[in-house]
This record gives sequence, structure tokens and C-alpha cells, in this order.
Amino acid sequence: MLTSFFSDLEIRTVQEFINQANNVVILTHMSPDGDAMGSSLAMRHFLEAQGKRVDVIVPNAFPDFLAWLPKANEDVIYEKQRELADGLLESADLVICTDFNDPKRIGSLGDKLLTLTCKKMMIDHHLHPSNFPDLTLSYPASPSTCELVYRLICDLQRSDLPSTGVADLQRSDLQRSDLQRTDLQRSDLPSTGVADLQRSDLQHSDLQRSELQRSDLPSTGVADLQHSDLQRTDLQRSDLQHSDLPSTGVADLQRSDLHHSDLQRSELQRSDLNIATCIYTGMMTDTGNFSFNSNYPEMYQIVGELVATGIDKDAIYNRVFNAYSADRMRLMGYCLYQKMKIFPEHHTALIYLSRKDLYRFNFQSGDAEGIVNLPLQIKDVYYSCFMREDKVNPTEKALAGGSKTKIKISLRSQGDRPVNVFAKDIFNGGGHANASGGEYYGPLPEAVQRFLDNYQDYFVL
Ligand SMILES: [Mn+2]
Repeated sequence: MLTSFFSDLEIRTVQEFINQANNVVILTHMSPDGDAMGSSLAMRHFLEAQGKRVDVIVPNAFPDFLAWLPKANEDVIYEKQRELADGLLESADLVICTDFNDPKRIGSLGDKLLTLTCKKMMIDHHLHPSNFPDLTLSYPASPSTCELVYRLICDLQRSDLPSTGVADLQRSDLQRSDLQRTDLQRSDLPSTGVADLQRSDLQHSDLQRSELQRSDLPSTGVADLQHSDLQRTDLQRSDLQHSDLPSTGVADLQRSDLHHSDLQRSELQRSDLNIATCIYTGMMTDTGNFSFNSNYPEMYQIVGELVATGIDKDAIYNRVFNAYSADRMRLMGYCLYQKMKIFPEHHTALIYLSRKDLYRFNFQSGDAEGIVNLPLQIKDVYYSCFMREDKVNPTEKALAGGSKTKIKISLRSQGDRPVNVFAKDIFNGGGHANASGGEYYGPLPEAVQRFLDNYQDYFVL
């Protein structure tokens, strides 16, 4: 059973907002990433399946490696299509804000958002949400907004209120009774938000307990072999049941293809697969393919449920992570070879790029994505900072105070070493403990100096 994140009141309120809306607009943050695109598009597909008219508006262009997401290319880009976007917003009955916590995160689109009188809701996992929406679903403990959207959709489908197609309801009913059964077994556990954390701790200790019980099995190397032999016989037995199928490697693939197409024919509706694809993409990108913020069991339960819908998770990985241009790959090489500074005594790395650097590598939006993570692959580097010089866009003039350049700062760290306090204090930013960012309005060398003057006070472990 997935832990309940949302209260019954919250779920009913969302359902009411949806029921009362014909035109829904979904907004997501500036420089949309996989979680922003995934969460907004998943909501779109979910609501369209209920007969709503839905538009997604993004403040600026999304990177190419996300353009394959179902209906990404129908996103309205505020920077380029302001009139169209304003019209859609003015006729919206409901605006859903995914993966951002404050109108400031969407530039001048945020000013427009604040003039609207329709219902607004936020679903997000960034700390300190501002209080503009009518309903705020903010869960900073969640590794991705996509995961929250998944939980919300499951909750909505479980409710007795009318929602999507009959098949969906039947299917989720089935799941529900499975889930309820497990729930009953856990009924001794508390169910509030705070308790959630405790509960997942408990799950941990459950795991440990069951491992302990396994200790009555023989524990030497030989016995282990016997144990795994037993498992193998089990496998062989079930293989025998499939004996009408050929048994070579190639045939195995065919068999799983058959299984796939069966699934597609009998169970899947197109919209479900689109929702699952979008959600998986955001869960994957916001955790670096499940390599950070990824240490809790329920995440894998959700991944399991998504894979069961028939998504091709390996293809999604390839589309997102193996999609660099040659220029981007060379830019990364340049960063590592020429631009990376390491401060071993503080386990810290710094990379910064001027506009001239970016021009040299034919920089496209999204090309700098992930560069900040690279130095963390070095042994004993725990903190990483990446800076990139950018132009001040017209909507930020007030913030820029006369400066023509803006430095975008990304910070990453490993383990129990927060960088969000540094981001907030030094670069007027914030974010998660291990993934934060900020901005500096002024020349790049000034921003670098500001970093050098301060990092030693913060990056201490
Ligand atoms: Mn996110």
C-alpha cells in the first residue's frame, strides 16, 4: 500500500475543482526539466481522458531531449506565444501549477497568474510554497512532483466520485482491494504526515526483522548455494510450464514481446500509457536515474506499477540520457578538462562558463543540464557548484538592478551536507538539501569571487 499523502478533504477538493472546470491550464517552471514536463503532461493526459480541454503553458522552451514526451510539442511557450497564452489563461476555470512553489519561478507568467480569479492549485515538492493557490499540495519530502501526481491520480481514481473510463475504475478498484488488504496488516501504524516518516522507518525495521528471521537458514557458503539451488529449481519448474515456447535467448525476447502486446491489447488505454510514461520520466530525472533522493521503498513500488502499465523504461532512459548533441558532449569534456577547479580540503568542485564559452560550443537550452553533477563522480568530492553566464531577460530588469548579465548558479552535494543554506544566504536562492540553485546579477568574475569568499564557511564536512 502506498502511504497516503493527501487527506480525504484534499482529494475531494481536487475532484471538485476538476468537476467544475471545463478549461484547465497547467503551468510549470522556467527552463522545464523532466519533472516539470512529466508532471504537467501527466496531468494533461489524465484530465483530457475526462473530457476536459487542457493546455500546458511553459515560461520558456523545453530541451530537445524531452520533446518526445506525449504532447510536449503542444505546450504553449510563454516567451514566444504570449498572446495565445494570455487568452488561454483568461478563459481558464482552473489553473494547476506543477513542480514550482512560487510565481517568481515562472518569470512574467507569474505576474499574469496572480491577476487570475479562477481556482488555482499547486502540486509540488519544493520547500516553502508561497500561498497564492486555493489549494496547495506541497510535499518537500517527495523526490519528484511526478511521484506526487501519480499518488494524486491514484487517489482520485480510488474515490467514489466519477472520474475516468469504467475500465480504469475497475482496474484501480482491484488494486485498491489488494492495497486495503496490506493496509489492514499495517493498521497498527500511525497515518499522519509526520508518522509517514516513522512508518517508512518501521518498514525498514520490518525488512530487517524479516532478514533476521532468515538467519535460521544455514548461513555458510555451502548452504547459500543450496538455497539458491532451491530457487533455481523453482524457476525451472515454472519454465517447464512454458515448455511450448522455445527456450533460447532470442525466444525469451519474443515471449516478453507477446506479453507486452497482450497487455496493450487487453488492458491499456492509450491515456494510461501516456500518463505512466510522463510520470516515470520525472521520477527518473529528478533522482538522477534513481541515484539520489531514492532510498525509500515506495518509490520502487510506484516504479513497479508504472512498468506494469507497459511503459518501456529502458527506452525512456535512452531518450533522455543518451540524447546529447556532439556539441554538448564536447562542452562537458571542456568543462572537465579546462574549467573544473577542485578544492580538496573542502571536498568541493567549481565549474563556471562565460557566454563566450557557451558560444564556442553552440550552446542550446538544456546543454548545461547535469554538468553540475559530474564532479561528484570524483572520489572525495562532495560539493559541486556550476555557474553559467546568461543575459538578463526583459522580465527580470527590476531584479537585475541595471546589470546586463545574470549568473545562474547550480549546487549539488552528497549525503548529509546541505547546500540550500549556502544557496539562500549567498546567491538569493534555495532548493533541496542536496540540489539547490541561485542567481547573481552582475559579471561572472564577481559571482566566482563571491563563491570563493564564502564556500569554506558552509562546505565543512
Ligand atoms: Mn521537480
